[in-house]
Amino acid sequence: MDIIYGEKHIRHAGRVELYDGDLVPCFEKPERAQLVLDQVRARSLGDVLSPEAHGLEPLRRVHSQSYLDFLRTAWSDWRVVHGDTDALPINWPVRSLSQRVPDSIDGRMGFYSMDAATPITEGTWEAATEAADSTLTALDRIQSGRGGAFALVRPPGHHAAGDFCGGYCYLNNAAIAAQSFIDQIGDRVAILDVDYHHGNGTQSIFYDRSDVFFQSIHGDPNQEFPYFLGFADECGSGEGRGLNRNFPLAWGTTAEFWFEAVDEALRGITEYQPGLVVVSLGVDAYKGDPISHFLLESTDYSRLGERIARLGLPVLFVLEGGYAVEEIGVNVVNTLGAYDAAAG
Ligand code: SP5
Ligand code: ZN
Repeated sequence: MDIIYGEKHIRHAGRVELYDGDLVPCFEKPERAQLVLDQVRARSLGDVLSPEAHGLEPLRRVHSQSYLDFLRTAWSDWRVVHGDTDALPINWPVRSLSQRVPDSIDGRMGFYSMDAATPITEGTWEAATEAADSTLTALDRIQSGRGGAFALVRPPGHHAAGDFCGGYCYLNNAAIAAQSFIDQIGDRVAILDVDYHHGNGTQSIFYDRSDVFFQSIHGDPNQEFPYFLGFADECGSGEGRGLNRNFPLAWGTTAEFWFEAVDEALRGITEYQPGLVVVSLGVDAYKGDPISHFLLESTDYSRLGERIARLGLPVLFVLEGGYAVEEIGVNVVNTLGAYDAAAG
């Protein structure tokens, strides 16, 4: 399959995140993409192509103009006040507080974010817009009849909602591609999110929509980030009723139970018969992931790719999480290689 990869992601390299009561080096770092690219090359997965610019309009279809303006200017506004450090929020407009957008950059950091683990740096806008462009380029390749495609991107996207960043995500690459497909083709899209964390951003963007069927398999939000979305009773609203499905699973979940959820989700997709499947491919359900608590083996990712291929539908794979251990490249390419082999 075609792999879309651009180098500007290197410009997004946050220094620290707040984790378990400490400021620790960011888990979401440039080395991740390099580990995946190394395996893509070592196993000759396909042609590695550069992203093409698609402009801001596809982003505006998913994110609010005020959020995009914030994201584009946040670091330079921050720098004026605080100097050359990464921008991080320190408080949020919860419940009884006003939902008015404050003038100060510190206030806006809280207003447009959900956590203190998602720093905005000098290169964040450049890297995040390139990731969106890579995902849209992967969609172009699929539409020109090239089979499946893989957007090898960072920063990831599935925690980013219409108007906030969080969970290391700034622009929702999977949602932007799904919306662009709908705008161009007018057919429906199924999104399968296998990242260890619930795809709260993607869910919220499409929650009341009948043209996108979102399903996520993830750590139970009673135990795991993002804590405030991803429960089993969130089924969609209005026209989207029945077209949102969550499979929250307990810490310690093994492949046996994880694949029960996968198979159930795949049956749902077959029934929905979308024109496109977008897979939010985080590989942090792997047993060796440094921040996660599921127990998948590397060979399980081959099984995943094979099952996705059996849908017989065009598939756009987008990289989400999976943290820097040697195996992240192996797990990603196991999925894609098995998909290619089984899709023929
Ligand atoms: C894209 C993606 O995978 N984002 C994940 C963001 C998770 N951020 C914070 C996770 C902190 C959870 N702490 C669990 C305690 C384990 N020791
Ligand atoms: Zn994740």
